[in-house]
Amino acid sequence: MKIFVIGPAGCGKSSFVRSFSEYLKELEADVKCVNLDPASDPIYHADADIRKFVKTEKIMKKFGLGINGGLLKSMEESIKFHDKLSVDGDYVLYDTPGQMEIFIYSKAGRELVKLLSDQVSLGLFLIDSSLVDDPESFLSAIMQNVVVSLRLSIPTATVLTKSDVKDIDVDQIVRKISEESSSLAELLEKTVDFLEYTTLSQRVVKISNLSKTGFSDVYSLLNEMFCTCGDIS
Ligand SMILES: Nc1nc2c(ncn2[C@@H]2O[C@H](COP(=O)(O)OP(=O)(O)O)[C@@H](O)[C@H]2O)c(=O)[nH]1
Ligand SMILES: [Mg+2]
Repeated sequence: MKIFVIGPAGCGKSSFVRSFSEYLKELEADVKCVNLDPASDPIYHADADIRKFVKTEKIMKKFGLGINGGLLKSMEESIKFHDKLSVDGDYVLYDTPGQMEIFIYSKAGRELVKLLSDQVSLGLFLIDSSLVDDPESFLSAIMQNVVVSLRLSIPTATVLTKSDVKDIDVDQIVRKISEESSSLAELLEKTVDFLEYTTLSQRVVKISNLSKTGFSDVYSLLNEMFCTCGDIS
């Protein structure tokens, strides 16, 4: 199973790859970690590392680009090395850069995911709990997850990180949405219908990389998604 760990900068993707791979190893699962962030060295043992082939700081210098252009160019360059980044394992965790435009807009991000995918590829869309504790932000995050799923053509689930800092009450947020009386109330309400049709059926899980909680929920969710989408013959 290939698992793409996606989400905005600082939401805890690299920490998740480190902590969740340790959790899976404790279960004696065959787990591999791959760093796909050309701008950051991995904080875990990487079985493959994009930075051995492409480094954003070097690309920026070579092509005279800033950080965003440099990262996009790095992803384009990374495609040439896709065979070096493709590893086998029961659980292959791909750590990715936080610049969401790579996956939402650029051709390179989409192409790289396609080249690294196999029959069963899933996405985990991570978002910092403290940033989504109001109805509008929570719904926006869920919708972004749907956009990532559509653009990459893989099923994705939402994972709320840093629950040690902020413990989100998802049911309460959904209730608040229906009580909303602003001019956006109708949009929010319609979005809830959409939400029920999409992500909530796959649950939203809460984790903490720091206190190492919620990993069994992620594990169950991945296996559920695998059974729903995977060709397990
Ligand atoms: N409190 C708390 N901090 C976390 C958690 N996960 C990550 N962090 C911190 O958030 C910051 C960004 O984490 P990182 O894994 O580098 O995020 P990335 O940019 O998405 O890869 C670091 O300082 C981490 O120590 C968590 O579950 N709880
Ligand atoms: Mg990172």
